Amino acid sequence: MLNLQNQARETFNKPLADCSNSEIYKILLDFVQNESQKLPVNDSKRKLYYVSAEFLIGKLLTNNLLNLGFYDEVKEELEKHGKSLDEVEEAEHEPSLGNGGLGRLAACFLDSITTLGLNGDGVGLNYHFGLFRQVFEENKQKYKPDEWLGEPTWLKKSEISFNVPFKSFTLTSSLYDISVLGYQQKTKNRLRLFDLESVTGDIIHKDSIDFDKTNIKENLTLFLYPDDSDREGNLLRIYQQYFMVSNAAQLIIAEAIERGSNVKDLADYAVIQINDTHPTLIIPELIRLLTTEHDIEFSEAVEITRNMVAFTNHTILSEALEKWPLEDIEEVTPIISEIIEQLDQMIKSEFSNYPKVHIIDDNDVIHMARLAIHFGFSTNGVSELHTEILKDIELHDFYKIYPEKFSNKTNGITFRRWLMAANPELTSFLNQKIGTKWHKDADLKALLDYQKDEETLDELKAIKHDRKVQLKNHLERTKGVKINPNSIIDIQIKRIHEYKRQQMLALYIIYKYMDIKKGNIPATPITIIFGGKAAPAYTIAQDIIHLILCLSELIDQDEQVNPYLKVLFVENYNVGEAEYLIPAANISEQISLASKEASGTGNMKFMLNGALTIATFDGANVEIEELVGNENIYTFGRISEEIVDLYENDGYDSMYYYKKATIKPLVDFIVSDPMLEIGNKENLERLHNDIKYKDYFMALIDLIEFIAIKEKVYEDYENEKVWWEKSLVNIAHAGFFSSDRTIEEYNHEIWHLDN
Ligand code: TH1
Repeated sequence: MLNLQNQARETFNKPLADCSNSEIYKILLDFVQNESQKLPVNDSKRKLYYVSAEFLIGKLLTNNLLNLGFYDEVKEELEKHGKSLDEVEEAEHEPSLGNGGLGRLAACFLDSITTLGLNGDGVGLNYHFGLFRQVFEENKQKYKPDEWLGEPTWLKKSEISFNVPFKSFTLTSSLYDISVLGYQQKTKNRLRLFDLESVTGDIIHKDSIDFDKTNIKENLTLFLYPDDSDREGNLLRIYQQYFMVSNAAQLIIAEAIERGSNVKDLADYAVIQINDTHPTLIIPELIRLLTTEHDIEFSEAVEITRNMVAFTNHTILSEALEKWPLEDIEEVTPIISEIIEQLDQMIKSEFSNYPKVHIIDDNDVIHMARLAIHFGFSTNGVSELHTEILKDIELHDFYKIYPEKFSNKTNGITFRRWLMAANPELTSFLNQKIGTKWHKDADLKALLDYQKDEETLDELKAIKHDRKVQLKNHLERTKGVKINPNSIIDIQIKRIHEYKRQQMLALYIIYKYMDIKKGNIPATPITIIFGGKAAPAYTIAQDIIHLILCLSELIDQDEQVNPYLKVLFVENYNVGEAEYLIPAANISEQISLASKEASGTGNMKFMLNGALTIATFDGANVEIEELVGNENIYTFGRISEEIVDLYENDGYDSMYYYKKATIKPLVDFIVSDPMLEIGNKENLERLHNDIKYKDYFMALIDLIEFIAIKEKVYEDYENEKVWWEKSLVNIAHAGFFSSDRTIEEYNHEIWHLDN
């Protein structure tokens, strides 16, 4: 077993109590690496490869301790010596190998796959600087490279390496592994990240995230989603994608042969789940490898590949559906573009009358999702509503051709991270009330026995208060900002995007600010917290951040309002921040324009931690409502049929809503004198114009209903018995959203792995 005191003396020649948090982190990292080294990797015949451009794994120390069964012991031992595991964990720098829900989903899936004892690895890229580190200057988002690769790290370099042939040069990869441990599991899996040794941060221009986009050998794995607003950026993304999938395909074939495959039976040995379209080039790449290196006929190679690849669609937003000009693929890898043209010919001759299912369109643009649907055996959506929209509207022609390929797999979250590690207080409460069976089988419904038990509801309330105090301390310690732990904590954390409608919440804040100035004082003070990054090329999203930061400053300065209302935008929101924010939340903002949020997974994390949801009828919100019942969730807004109809018939006119007497002053406040004094005219005017004249994602259509429901929620908060009962009911029904359930569905219906 672990003796931290001895370890401290051995490594740092001093008692544990004198070690810094970074030193203790180092001791624990080595310990966990050692323990996980002892576990054998899964090696059953059939194996899953989850190929993804993103893995938002978060910090690993606490989770690995928990999964190995050392969490309680280490926590106590540290406390005995005056140390706290939370503070030690602040010495760990989390990799930003993802941007949002899609990458975090991949990380939750790896946890569940391993916990269920299934043989499955994640495959992706080892970006040196990940996405970017967000800093705020002059109320604006600025970009810094996110240095996560310093020592110490969880990565272990392997001996494995492949050659990836591009048009004008060949690159040789290196493979780095991170062990993936399951909860109380005796076997492990791995996250396998490919990299290129010649890549160097030296080519990044000082104090920016800019670099020479044409220098592939030195830039290939520097950043996740390099700016693609010019052709060089586009090409770089294709270089990255092809590098990722060529390595993945070579790894998959090599490992299958090692496990006994003769390559013709490859599909019995390996199943590949591609996370959205970013890894779609694995289809032509497998065909290339099978035909050129394994002597297999083209048509047979196509069939083998088709039997291996399954595709998950995560969005219907047209700007996120990848389309690459044929000539760009040709520029990067002509062999692959030729194979895609052959596949396209097959489709065009079979479905000549359905142009919407052709892989290459009349403008010589390749539709990656179409390639994935035709040449994979499975296509799934990520919530009931999203899958219905795919089948009925977005992918209707494909659904008519291949109804058997389509299925729904409602997303999930791992309870090990989002409950046991993030909220140990709520965890021990649950253990006391309903036992510990839920650690492996996530059913929490037994908690409903306590629905009317006042003592239990008081405990729940006390836990939430404790978590608010922890959030307050954390924010003070790490960011130097103050919040009131006695206020209602109301949170919207997610990527900044117009469809997620952070701007609608900002308009509510303006409403509330004006209302308080009129003398309508909230019974309990309110803290509204935002977190999230905006894509560097997305101008309106930057403007939304600017608006919120300016509002935050305005309110902070206003002594008439600041005792009752605080707006905070947490800088550089990431997994680690989420682990503090979510347990402290009373209110979860899930207010996307109906039909646009494929699922959402933050919504599930908040529910599990006892927050009440303000929700539109979108993504998995619909399923939350089905589970908890209409009286335990605050739903509002137009439903997806109405929204889809408005888009189809060009039926939305923002001006119509803007002119309404309750709305106009709120929108115009964006460019009012006090705002222009704090903020930047150009940004605020651009956003004001956009909302007034365009409002493509219809923030105004639901605004009046949104204001009403928010007022209702704050009012209900005052009725404690009712509030905490609703909170309990939400927790009790969250079991469905365990990613263990999601993975069991993937396995029974798509992967068919043995366990
Ligand atoms: C997200 C979806 O927006 C979200 O609703 C869903 O819960 C999550 O995926 C997991 O399924 C997506 N993230 C991305 C990122 C990129 C492209 C498409 C999507 S969809 C880069």
